[in-house]
Amino acid sequence: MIRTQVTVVGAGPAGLLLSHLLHRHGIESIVLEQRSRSYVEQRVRAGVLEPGTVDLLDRSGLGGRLAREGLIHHGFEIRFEGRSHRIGLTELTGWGITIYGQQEVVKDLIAARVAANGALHFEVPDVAVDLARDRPRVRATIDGEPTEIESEFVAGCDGFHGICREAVPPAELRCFERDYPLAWLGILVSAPPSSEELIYAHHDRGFALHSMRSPTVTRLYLQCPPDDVLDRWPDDRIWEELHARLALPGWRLTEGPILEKSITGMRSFVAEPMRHGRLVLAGDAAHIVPPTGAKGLNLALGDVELLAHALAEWHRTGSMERLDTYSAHRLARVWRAEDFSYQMTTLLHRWPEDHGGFDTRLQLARLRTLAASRAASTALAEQYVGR
Ligand code: FAS
Ligand code: PHB
Repeated sequence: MIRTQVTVVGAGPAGLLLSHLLHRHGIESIVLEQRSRSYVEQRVRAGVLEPGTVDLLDRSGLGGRLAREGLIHHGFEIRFEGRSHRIGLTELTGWGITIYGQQEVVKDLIAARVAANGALHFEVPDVAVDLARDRPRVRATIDGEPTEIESEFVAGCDGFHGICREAVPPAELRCFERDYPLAWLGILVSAPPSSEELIYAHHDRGFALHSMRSPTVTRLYLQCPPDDVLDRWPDDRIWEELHARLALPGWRLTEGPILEKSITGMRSFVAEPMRHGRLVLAGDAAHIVPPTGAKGLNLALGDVELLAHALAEWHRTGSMERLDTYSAHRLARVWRAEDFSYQMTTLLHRWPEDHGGFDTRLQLARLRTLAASRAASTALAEQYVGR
């Protein structure tokens, strides 16, 4: 039997940052992760950090490597109908974004937990949450030992496919969901980026995105059917599609060895409320956005910033006030990000059933408006930087 203050399930960015912030507030926590440390540190996911997220990591003592290696971008490009329109983020909002891979954030967080001698357990295969008592219990096999953990709170940071949300009685949870008839094939390439900024491309062969991880590593995505498999995507077909969809006169996409390939489905999902008694959900365990708006990681870290403050207030004063308002506060932000991510996804992807018809005409009209209207570009830029 272990007794602690907060049991955190999941060592993704949400769980690790929560444990780190709790430690800074003098609150004890234990983190249980089903996968290995190397798997969690190598998993390729997000790449865009909002200025608010960079500020949060910096204020949390995690800004060192990010400041040295993060790439600051003052805008991004949208390509459609063989033309290009730049969204000048800094010019339009005063804020830019930072490109810094999610796995780098995770490595920085794990290093900080290890340096603080934090209780962080990987390869814990069988976490089970029991909410029946007034103090939640978690059972798991830790380092081969069947273990029971009693704590004041359980933080469900175990992602969309985790077990914590499932522990909430169905009658107490309302889920909102939207699936999309599309997916992203993502590749990591050992080649210098072909542009200094991100490129979102609307094309009648489907969406494509040029992003990066460093001056020597490019990250590229292209739209594919939701049930597609990697076997159907030999390297030359991937490059042929990327060249076609990102094409612009006078611009060339630099190829290189493909280091990683993956296909990710597209979904919008929100579970309400994000708190159920002594179980609190954060990040992808409570909400999913399609990656087109680059919001997932930023939302997850925003959740745990507020949750850490709420738990610190309870720890200091016994007041549950902030914990009582945590869900409503975050859901307001989550739904705004859901809306923006939905807008970006429906604006930039080829709709399978549309065959270049009504929806495509609407998309092109919205894209032309974006290119012609400073106000429309500013509205998009404000949501993209999260301000
Ligand atoms: P995570 O899913 O990252 O972490 C949950 C952790 O819990 C995992 O380590 C998992 O192994 C563990 N876990 C699950 N079940 C468990 C159990 N039963 N017991 C113990 N541990 C368990 N977001 C952006 O902001 N910008 C982007 O550019 C972007 N691109 C993306 C690209 C892809 C391909 C994908 C898939 C996502 C992308 N996202 C992006 C969204 C992504 O970054 C998520 O929002 C982010 O990982 C959420 O972090 P967590 O909530 O910590 O969940
Ligand atoms: C990425 O770099 O992985 C990335 C960038 C922007 C997005 C999604 C993913 O909208």
